[in-house]
Amino acid sequence: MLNKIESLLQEIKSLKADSADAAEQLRIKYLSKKGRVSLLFEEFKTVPADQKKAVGMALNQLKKSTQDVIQQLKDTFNRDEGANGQIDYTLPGTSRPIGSRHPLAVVRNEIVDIFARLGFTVSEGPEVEDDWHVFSALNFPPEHPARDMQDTFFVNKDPDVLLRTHTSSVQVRVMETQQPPIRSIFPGRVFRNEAISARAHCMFHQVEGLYVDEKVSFADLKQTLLYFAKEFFGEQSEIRLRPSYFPFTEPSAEMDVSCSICGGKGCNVCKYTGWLEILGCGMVDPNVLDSCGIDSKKYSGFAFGMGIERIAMLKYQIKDIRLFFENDVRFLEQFKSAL
Ligand code: 2U9
Repeated sequence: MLNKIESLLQEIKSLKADSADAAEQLRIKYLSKKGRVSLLFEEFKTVPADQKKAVGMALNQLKKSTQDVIQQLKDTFNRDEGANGQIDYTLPGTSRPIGSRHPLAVVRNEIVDIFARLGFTVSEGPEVEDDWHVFSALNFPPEHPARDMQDTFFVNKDPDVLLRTHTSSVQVRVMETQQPPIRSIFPGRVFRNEAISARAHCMFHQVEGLYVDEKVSFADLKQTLLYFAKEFFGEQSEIRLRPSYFPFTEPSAEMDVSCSICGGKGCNVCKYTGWLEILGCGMVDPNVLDSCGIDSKKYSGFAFGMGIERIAMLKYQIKDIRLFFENDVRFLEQFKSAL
């Protein structure tokens, strides 16, 4: 019986058909109720009990192979055969859907590209961090609320192992291992223990930047960020800086860009102010430079940070941050981009 199955299998594997009709005839010959494969299934009843397992498996395999071979023959004709039996090259090809880049990747790439034109390199680092690189080296006081479990995800307490709340930890790592001039940007995913809503999520993405060298000034910071705003939001963009506070920069500022939707006249995107808040920035605090092994008497630096989701929501007028993480194809396929 096994020999019969094997020789029928060889016969079937070498089957050819020159039309869809011929392929259908082959199906009838082998797979119909009185077909040759089906007849072997009839014969299965007479197989001795101790051989039933092996023969049964071989028979099932034979049936599956026969179905595959005949389907393949049929497919060839269904696809290619025109009315006169020739291959019809005018038929549309089989369309293969291609994916599109995630909108956050599109925006990140655009930001990276703009700073790359100013000579910034890209640096990345770990998402699971320690207290030193996320808080202590960045001048966070011991009782700062960000160190609390309410605000930060801890993997372990004492020694502290935690998910980074900003990519500033990568700046610390770069400064610990390199001497100025340092001119780099730091894109990456960060985590904060926040209730999820349309405006906030417990993970999001940042791009931060750092420039450390001799005589780096606040004027360098302003001009660099003005260039970025004009490249990203359009040549007509203006910026304004408002004083702010961060533990790691002094002085610190928040930067607004003139609303690119209404041109600064006032609309519901900019809440009728004409301005959109897009990033925080400042001169790196000398304590932070010293903590990272850089002589703050010789060198100065500026730094900035922005949330990619926020920038993408402004650019594309997306009203709910959760859309970025749901991976609904109807949302994702709206963002086709070269970058
Ligand atoms: C080092 C020194 C200074 C990075 C900076 C900001 C200001 C800032 C926020 C924007 C929106 C975080 O994503 S957000 O919530 N960031 O406002 N970030 S200055 O300053 C640094 C970083 C590293 C060593």
